[in-house]
Amino acid sequence: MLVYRFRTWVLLLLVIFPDPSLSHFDSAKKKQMREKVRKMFYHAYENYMTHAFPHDELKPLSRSFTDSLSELGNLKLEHLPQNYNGTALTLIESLSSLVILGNCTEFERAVLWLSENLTFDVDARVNLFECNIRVLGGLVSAHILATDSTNRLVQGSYKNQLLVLAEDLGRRFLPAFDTPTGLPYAWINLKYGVMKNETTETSTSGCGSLILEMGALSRLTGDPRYESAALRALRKLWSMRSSLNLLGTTLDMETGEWIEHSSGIGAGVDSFYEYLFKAHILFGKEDFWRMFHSAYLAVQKYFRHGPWYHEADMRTGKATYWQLTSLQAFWPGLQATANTSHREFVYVWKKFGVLPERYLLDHQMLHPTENYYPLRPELAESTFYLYQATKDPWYMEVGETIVNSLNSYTKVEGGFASIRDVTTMQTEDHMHSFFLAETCKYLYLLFDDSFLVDRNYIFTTEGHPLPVLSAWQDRLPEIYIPSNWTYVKVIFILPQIKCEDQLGDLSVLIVQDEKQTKRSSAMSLQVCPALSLNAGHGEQLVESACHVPDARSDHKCFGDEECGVDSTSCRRRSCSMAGYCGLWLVA
Ligand code: DMJ
Repeated sequence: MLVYRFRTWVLLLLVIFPDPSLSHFDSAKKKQMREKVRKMFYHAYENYMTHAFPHDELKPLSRSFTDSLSELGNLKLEHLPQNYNGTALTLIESLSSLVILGNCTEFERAVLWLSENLTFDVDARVNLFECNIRVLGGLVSAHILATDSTNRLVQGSYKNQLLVLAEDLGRRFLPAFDTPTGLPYAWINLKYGVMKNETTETSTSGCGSLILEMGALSRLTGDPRYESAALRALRKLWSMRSSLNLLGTTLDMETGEWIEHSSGIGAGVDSFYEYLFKAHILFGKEDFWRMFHSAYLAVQKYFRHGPWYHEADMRTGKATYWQLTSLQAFWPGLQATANTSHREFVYVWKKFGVLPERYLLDHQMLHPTENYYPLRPELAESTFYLYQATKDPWYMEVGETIVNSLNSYTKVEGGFASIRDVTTMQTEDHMHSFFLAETCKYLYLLFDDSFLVDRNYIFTTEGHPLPVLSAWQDRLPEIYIPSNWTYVKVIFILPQIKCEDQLGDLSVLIVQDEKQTKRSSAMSLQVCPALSLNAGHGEQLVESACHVPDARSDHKCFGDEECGVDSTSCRRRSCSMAGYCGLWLVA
């Protein structure tokens, strides 16, 4: 179905967009731009490594550092704990970019350093959402890249250390989800868990954009707890939508009540929509698509006004604020179909030189109300996606504008500095880690997408690539298979039967050779193991060895953990949005 939709989009786009051959963007120009972006990346990276590493982020004006993973998400990073000395956040965020730039030597050096030195046993209160997208996502993605034979690591000494670190971090996240609603706390102390009197206020993105990273962690480790926790939170959040299929921006995770009923597609909500769509692509679950589809239609119906998206009250659908945020610039990339919205953002970028964080649209006049620009990637991201979808060289020209502005206004000797005020271009002493994880990455990929040739990736909201439909989702490395997992003990089946075959012919001969017995996951093998039972009367019964019944006889459920394993396909059943266990996974 997705292929069909994609084809329709492509056809539409061919009609809408002009002839690519009319541009000045020939291959020499593309190469020149790629090299310009490469220089930007290394200017930022090397300054971080010299002046800030192993702390979290670079302060490019004072050439010092900030340990900002702690308290990241609070606008003013003023209560940084004394005993926390950083977790090399910017290095973790740079890992996948290094691979995309083809620098496997530096990638390997970084992986080895992190393997030997990184610890999450630190007294730091972190924002779950931020830590998930930046650190967990960075590690999981880098682990996949490190085990991909095409990125051959020179010393060949990678032994899943990044996955071990990711799993350690994932375990530290779990107490945040141990709540009456299943909605997670927004903040957690990495060493001590949820702090006493912790705030119960959180955001829609905070609860609804954890599934890619935590799902990937579960698939890689074979430990379902991470995916279950993220999915339970997402389901609960979705159940809180209004009859118009709209959600608010902030909520109380303990009571499950909305705090801020007004919402849009920007700050506090953005990645929720993004993750519904991307989770569908990554995990193939139709549920995600259905949720995304209803949510998307509601956004188009209640928030959209021409090319702009304002905010509206989730209960009435009535417009609330005509304010626009720079974070919204990711939306055209998510749509990758309509370029009108993208053109408006480009217009704003050109008007100010960069995108102001928030601005009001009043009688078609733009008034910035929050004047800073922290080197955000969203416009570059959308530009990259739209170029990929259309191959219209106009997007490369936009990319060139972005690169030139970044070099003119934000480049300083010690790296790239955020802009404090877009009306004066006064700089700010902070280089966010997403500048290396996303801004530079998307600009580089715009001019050189060789990393993507013959590969199929989804980029997380922080720009970390996760492969789609690849073996890693099914293959659970033996060392990571938890002992209570459902195994097929007998896998030497002659002939190896498909589940459907077994249904048709129960008398299939099954030979078990104890010496050759090997542990493996039934789900990954997609075979239907069976046990021969002696039913007496000389009768031989064949029963599935993998069958695990659902927790309730009426098959109702609140989470996947209450669903068993299907007896005929040996596939784990999952809990649908309607709350029933079944084989909802679409192959
Ligand atoms: C990034 O951390 C992610 O893109 C997130 O989804 C939104 N904000 C920043 C970049 O602006």
